[in-house]
Amino acid sequence: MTEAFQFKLLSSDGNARRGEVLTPRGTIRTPAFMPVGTVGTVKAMYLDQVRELGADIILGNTYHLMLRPGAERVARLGGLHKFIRWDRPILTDSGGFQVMSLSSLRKLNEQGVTFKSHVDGALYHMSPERSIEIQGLLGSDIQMQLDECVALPAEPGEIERAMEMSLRWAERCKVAFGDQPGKAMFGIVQGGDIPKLRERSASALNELDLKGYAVGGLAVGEPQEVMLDMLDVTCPVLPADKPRYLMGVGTPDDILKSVAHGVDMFDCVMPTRSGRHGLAFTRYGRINLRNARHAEDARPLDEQSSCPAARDYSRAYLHHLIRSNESLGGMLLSWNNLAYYQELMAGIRKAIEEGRYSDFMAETIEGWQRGDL
Ligand code: PRF
Repeated sequence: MTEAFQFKLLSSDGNARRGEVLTPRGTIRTPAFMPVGTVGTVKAMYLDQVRELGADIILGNTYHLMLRPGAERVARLGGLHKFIRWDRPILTDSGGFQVMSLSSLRKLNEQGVTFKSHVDGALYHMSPERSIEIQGLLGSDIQMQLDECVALPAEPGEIERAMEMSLRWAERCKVAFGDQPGKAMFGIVQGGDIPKLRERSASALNELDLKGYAVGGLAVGEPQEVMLDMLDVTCPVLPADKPRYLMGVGTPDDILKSVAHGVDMFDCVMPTRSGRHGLAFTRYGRINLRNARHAEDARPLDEQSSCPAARDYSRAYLHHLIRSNESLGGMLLSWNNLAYYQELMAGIRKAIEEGRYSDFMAETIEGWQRGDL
């Protein structure tokens, strides 16, 4: 196994890329979907199941873990991998995005961000350096720079200010991270929906020669078309020999199309969160199990799936569990959804290898539209 952090581009089909991120904790096959384990658990899933479905890496959140149980405590207990019993790669988000969406009384300036914990109301300060320190205490394999993500629509001046500050924070994070051979610190492209700002952000980050690059500030209120346009101006500026990660995206349709625009890595709470709310993702599209039309439907979600949750349980039973607010309902649907997402990624990787990505994309979308009734 490799001691270094390395990206290998194996093949490409149009702008879609098939690759591998090599790390001392294991290889990440790309395009990759990273299940979200915000507080040290992929909600309603055993990590053994998550691995069995084909996940090579999971995501954790600096913001949540620093508040509870605390980064220093996790470090004393041997690090996040040991704490949660996952020995493969972990990527941690830096915290800024979560502070802005979850905490109250937040104040952001050049120094960093001050905020009140949503857990106990205590006051915290997080600088770019402290974010990297926390991610190091957690033992994360891929650490993210602290950035500021602006929700869209926003004023151009505001988008530019946040993007320029994020660039200065990227430099500070790079210094704080230093040289850690088996690990990586990714920069985050910002710039909202303004092509010139996206180009400026991507080329300035490129000059920092980081081990990977994320595209942030998208899927924050803009139409999908705008997101894809921003990928088209950003990806060509990023180096071809480094992984590209589109943060917090998305639906299966977003993922399918973003891969065609050059993205290698994704994360999203959608499969687990919407599973807990009764929504199933399948080859036939989305199925809302809360709906009364499933009350006596004896069919499974997908008889051809290799996932027991999709194959062995009737829709009527899943409907009953969800309507009764039973934990097993959320567990089975999270399992089904993560299985679907990982099957989709496996299909994407195979199609790129075989040079038939646009056909795969068209067939997959047609399957969702055809439905199963
Ligand atoms: N920055 C960070 N995390 C994020 C985002 C971002 O812009 C997004 C936007 N889709 C999701 N998660 N640090």
